[in-house]
Amino acid sequence: MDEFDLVITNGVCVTATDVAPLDVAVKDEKIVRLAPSGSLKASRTKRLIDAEGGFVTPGGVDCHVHLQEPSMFGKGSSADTYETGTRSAIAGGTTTVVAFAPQQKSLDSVLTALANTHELARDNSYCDYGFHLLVANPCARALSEFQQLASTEGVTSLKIYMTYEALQLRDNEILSVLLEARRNSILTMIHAENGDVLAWLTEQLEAAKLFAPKYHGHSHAPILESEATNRAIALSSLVADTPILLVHVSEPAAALRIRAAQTAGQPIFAETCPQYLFLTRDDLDQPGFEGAKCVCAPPPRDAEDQKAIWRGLRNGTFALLSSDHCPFRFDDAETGKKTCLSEEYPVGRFRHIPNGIPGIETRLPLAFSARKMEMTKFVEVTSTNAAKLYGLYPRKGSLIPGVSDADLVVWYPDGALGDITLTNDILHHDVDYTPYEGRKLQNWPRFTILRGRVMWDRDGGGVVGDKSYGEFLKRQKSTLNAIWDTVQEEGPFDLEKL
Ligand code: DUC
Ligand code: ZN
Repeated sequence: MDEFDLVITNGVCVTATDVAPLDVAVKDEKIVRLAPSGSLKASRTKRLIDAEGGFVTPGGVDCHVHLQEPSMFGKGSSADTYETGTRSAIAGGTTTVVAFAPQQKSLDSVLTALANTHELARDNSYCDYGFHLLVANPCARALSEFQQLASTEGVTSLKIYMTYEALQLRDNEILSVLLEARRNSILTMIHAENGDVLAWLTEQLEAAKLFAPKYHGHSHAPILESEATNRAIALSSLVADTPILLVHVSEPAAALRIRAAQTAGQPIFAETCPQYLFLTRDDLDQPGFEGAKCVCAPPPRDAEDQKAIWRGLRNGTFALLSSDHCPFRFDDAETGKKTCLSEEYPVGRFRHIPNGIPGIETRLPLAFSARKMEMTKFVEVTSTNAAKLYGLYPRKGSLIPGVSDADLVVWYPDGALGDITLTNDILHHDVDYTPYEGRKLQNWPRFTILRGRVMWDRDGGGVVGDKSYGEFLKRQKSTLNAIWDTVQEEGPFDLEKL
């Protein structure tokens, strides 16, 4: 009888706090032992992987992923299904995704939105997965369902928008969501851009006949983001410091506001994404319609802004580096970027270009290859903090024997691959481009292992796992900084204290 299902020998294990040469043993989907390097090589095991000195990290946890969503961000709908999006995730080293269950404004129930999304994902996922509720209609019925969402359904986070006609909430609606979220220990993610200012700027640009993709960047001026970020923080403080997470932060003034709130002790969390580290506004300013490939919101900013965002990642302002994978095909006039082209508008109308770019597979290789963070920081922001913030830790995001799922990435030894050129044809999404075409990378996940099963073997068949292995994850409340304990200690929202 084998002692283990899998042993990884000769690797250098990295967690959010430590780097050490250790062998890893796996049994019944869990990590069961970490032992000095080489010491488990001769164990009885069904499978032995020799990491040859490469890093072994916890599987990536990507909690900002849009899959199989209807049209909400301009014309067009998601290119990736749960199957193709999670296939891409696993090939890029991500073993857990938390995607969105969208409640549209026409629907008064969040539980129905959740049930609909379960139907799409069930038996269709190469990774483990959870859902955030995307709340577009916080009517009385929807709010009353938050309790069941968190306590029974395992959905302990939700997302709201301060922009997009199909999704935008008014400040009073935001407050109602925050209050009900607070009562149920639900973490609220906020897309902070001022939708009214965006609409006004768009009108101004169109009146001046400025329609090309690059004007998407002008219409999303940084002030939209810093103003909305400030407002979101103010609203959360009004509702007795309800924890919020500002998603996809792209510009320094917003980052500074977040840092100030954190310094003042407010439970404000923040995320950034590869597009704000690796793209700039020049990528929107390409001949013809080409810039549409990089249209996302907020848009890529300037090179100086990129530096500030890297700094924020290193200094802890941003707890997370997520993908915001929101894929639309480029050469597709039915559901993709080209839905906004017409004879009258040969370079399209930026206001109708679907907002979003693919990035679920490239997130880890890009961040790893940039070598701008310590390896421990890399693990912290791409895996551990996401698991903590979204109630999955320590099952996900770490390598704790007897506790953590055996979700692992085995990287190539330093220098073993030379330079890899990133091209769309090496990716596994259902999208016809990558915004990072032609970039040079120094590493790529060699193996991705989900609960002990090799799902991705780059040199031995590529995606080798099957699409029904991914499981739905019921999540606990957020544990990063024990924020809910603080909120609970402070007691209920008290109007007398205002
Ligand atoms: N930003 C994007 O670029 N796409 C989807 C949603 C969002 O907020
Ligand atoms: Zn968003």
